[in-house]
Amino acid sequence: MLTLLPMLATAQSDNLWLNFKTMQEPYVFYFTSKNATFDVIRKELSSVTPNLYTAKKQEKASFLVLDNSQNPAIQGDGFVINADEKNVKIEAKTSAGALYGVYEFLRRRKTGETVIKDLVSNHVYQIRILNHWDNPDGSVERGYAGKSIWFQDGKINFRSDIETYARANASVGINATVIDNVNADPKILSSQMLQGVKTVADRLRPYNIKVYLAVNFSSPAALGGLKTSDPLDKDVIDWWTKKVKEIYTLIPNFGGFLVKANSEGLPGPMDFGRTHADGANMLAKALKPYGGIVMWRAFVYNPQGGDRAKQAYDEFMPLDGKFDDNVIIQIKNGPVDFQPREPFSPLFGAMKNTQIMAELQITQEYLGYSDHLCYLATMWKEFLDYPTYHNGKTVKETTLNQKLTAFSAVANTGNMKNWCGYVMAQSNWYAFGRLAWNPDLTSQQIAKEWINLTLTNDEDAVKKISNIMLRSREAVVDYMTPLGLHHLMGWSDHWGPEPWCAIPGAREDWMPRYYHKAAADGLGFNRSSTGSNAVEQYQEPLKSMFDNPKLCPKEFVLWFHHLPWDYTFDNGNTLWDELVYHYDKGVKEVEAFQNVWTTLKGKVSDPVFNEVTEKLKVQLDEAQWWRDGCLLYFQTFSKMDIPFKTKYTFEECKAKLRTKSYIERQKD
Ligand code: GCW
Repeated sequence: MLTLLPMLATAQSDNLWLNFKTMQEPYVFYFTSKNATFDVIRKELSSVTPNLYTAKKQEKASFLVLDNSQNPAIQGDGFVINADEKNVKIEAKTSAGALYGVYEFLRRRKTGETVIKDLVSNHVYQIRILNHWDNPDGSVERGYAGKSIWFQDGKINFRSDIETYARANASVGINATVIDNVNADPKILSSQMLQGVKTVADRLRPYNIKVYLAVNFSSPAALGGLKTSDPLDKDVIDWWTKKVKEIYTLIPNFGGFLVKANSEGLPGPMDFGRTHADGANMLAKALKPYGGIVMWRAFVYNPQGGDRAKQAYDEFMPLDGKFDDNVIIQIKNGPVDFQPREPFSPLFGAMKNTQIMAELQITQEYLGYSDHLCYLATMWKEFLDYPTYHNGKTVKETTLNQKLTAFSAVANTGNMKNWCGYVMAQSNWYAFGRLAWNPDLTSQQIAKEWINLTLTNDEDAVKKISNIMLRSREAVVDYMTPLGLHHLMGWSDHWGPEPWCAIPGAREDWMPRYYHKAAADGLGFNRSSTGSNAVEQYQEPLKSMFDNPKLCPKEFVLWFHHLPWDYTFDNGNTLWDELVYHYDKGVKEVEAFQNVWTTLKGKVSDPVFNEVTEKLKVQLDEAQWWRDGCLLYFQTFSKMDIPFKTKYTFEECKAKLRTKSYIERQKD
């Protein structure tokens, strides 16, 4: 018995946030429909009810799940719940809505809420989609939870417990998934592979999850053997038209394509003298008859000189208004690349006649992998709620007033038992789904829900854990890239600090020095009107605010300005003082998290307690390494004092990075 307990507890977090509570009430159930989605509903309810008694007539039942509601408050796959100990009514207009309502009910029951009155819940974004960067060979680009959950050895071979994935997504309303990497292998569209993709789509359909594919723009040539992949070529258009027909014959509810084109060496329409709009619209026309869409990425990153942060705007703004109505431009939250903190991409709000959507990153490529506790809802809320000053809209609002609306994020799943490589990383998948359903939820509320569902209901423990989560992202920013610094991480595998990195022959704008510009005269990238003038891409008054170091929010000051080491802030601190303060504050935060965590023994399961304890040790060590590596390197230019003893010497910091890559460590 004793040995069994920890195993049971482990299984709990392997089950993600799906640990619902048994209901003792003698409910009699009534379901309006019989279909695959209602089979899921029955299964979920059976697992929390000793006996699932059903009635033939609605009047005889006390627990109703309806998908034929006339309630005018319900939109799309939304739902209304009314419940007490005696009667439960979950009503929706679609089976998917009924499923979402059941999950909401189970979630609330888990936290002890038995009386629910007229709870109306409608989704804000229509498409709530995960982007998996999984490759057919089974590897996962920027994945820190093991191998692919979809592919193995060039073929589809999904996790045997893929139902848990489907349930987890449906429970937060995620209704779409791109199963392959945006660095797309043309063979994803081979007939053999599509047969496999069909099996995935069939498994996910009952959960209202549509499958999409990331496609390689040169598939007609690379896979189809055509001479070209020029989007205006008749044979190319024909090839795509036939391919799309083949897909829809297999997968009638196929969602569409996600495309990374003319970025980081991938092919695209510009290889043939065409534009992003030519490329996107050609694919959109092939998909249109079936209701499919194209998500075309704005993450363009090509060597062209100049300021990389300006490129997406420069390339896409001239195309505003030129995209078909089943195209949506997928824009990363920041103008560079999923850094711990970036200002929002200036395309939000500026593209007024084009449908746009945000792309976030759940996988912690630049935020400590699945080793650092870093709750991302706070970062995403900061982004969504930022005022763009375009027609008075926040970033979120700029993505809503259009025919198609969508919200996406790069997944953090893998084939490790616990899906995400760290129980705390599961919270970010959960948070993404909840925000896609309702971006007005607070980070705090989402954290509380997730803790209740996954870790504990103990009030004091919930408070403490939630407090750690809410502070965690700022801590990571502080010990990695405070004050607007960015891209200081290790070469290629993006692990650890390497602001000194210089790889002979490598592209200049892949090198940290390009971004931080540390020199005897100071630190930071001058993107003001006296520099690259990236500030110009923002709407007034942001433009003037970002342009002036005195007005620029301190958290972005080195993003927009190159400042002398003795530059003085309003609080009397020099730039150097502030840097030292923030780097050290980040480390102190992790120490504080550790101190709080030790008080939680017995309040969460032992395996969770031990896992977080171990990971926090790694996080503290890496935070110290980041702090020391960055400060000791910057000190070679500033020649100013570090007012405490570092844990590592500069030489040790460099050596630590080169000892072993993260991927190698994972194999141990
Ligand atoms: O963040 C960078 C990553 C690449 C990724 C690329 C992208 C899929 O380092 O691994 O490629 O962005 O978003 O396309």
